[in-house]
Amino acid sequence: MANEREPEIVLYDLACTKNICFSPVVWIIRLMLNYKQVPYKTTFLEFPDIEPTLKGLGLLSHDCTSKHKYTVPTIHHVRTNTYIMDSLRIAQFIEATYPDPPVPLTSELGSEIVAKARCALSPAFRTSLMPREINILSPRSQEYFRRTREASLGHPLEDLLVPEKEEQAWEAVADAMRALGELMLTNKAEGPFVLGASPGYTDFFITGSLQTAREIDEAVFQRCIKYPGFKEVYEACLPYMEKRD
Ligand SMILES: N[C@@H](CCC(=O)N[C@@H](CS)C(=O)NCC(=O)O)C(=O)O
Repeated sequence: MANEREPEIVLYDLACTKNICFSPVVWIIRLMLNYKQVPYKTTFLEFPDIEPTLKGLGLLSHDCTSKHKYTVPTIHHVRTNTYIMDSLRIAQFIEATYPDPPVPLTSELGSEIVAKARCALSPAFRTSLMPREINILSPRSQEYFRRTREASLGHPLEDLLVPEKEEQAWEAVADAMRALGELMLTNKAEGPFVLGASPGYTDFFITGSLQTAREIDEAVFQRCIKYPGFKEVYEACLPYMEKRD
């Protein structure tokens, strides 16, 4: 079994009170590692500990255009003593280091889906998930999350939770969600994944986002999977979601 072997990677993940992964970008990496059966162990970090811990490991901060200077996922590849921060760079490293089975990182269809998902899902997720994420954080992380997110929103998190506003946010993205789901079904004759028979980066991107929704609020997850396409991809990825801590 993969996870009985000596860990080859330490995956730095975001802590929550459920002690499981709930970050969409960390899930992308976790799905890749689980699919490729790479043995790894997780170190969960509370929000306020991300920067001091990663700085202490010698990592350089993201450039000043990034929202946060230090982020998870970050990995330590033990054998080569390599530290990498940022999900895309980590995905490229994993693909280069563990090419079998392959996880296609780019495709025309995949790029279109990821770009459209960012547009369609982001506003609705921000409205529904950001104010509820605090419910699964420790008191220290809650304080950090509220302070940083309210500074960027310019208002209290709870202002997003007005029911009519939430409904409007989902209605506004309904057509885009439907179109996105249809795109995901493009290759359904060949298999349940975006590119057909086997998973790629896009499937893990979509599944990671859906799993985040599910961990924060099951109702938000249910809102998404009622659109055709989402449930198919998510269920096809379930075998690679077993290791979540
Ligand atoms: N572009 C980065 C984004 C990563 C990111 O924003 N991660 C969040 C957790 S989901 C984080 O570490 N935030 C640090 C903070 O809020 O200080 C990636 O894809 O790795």
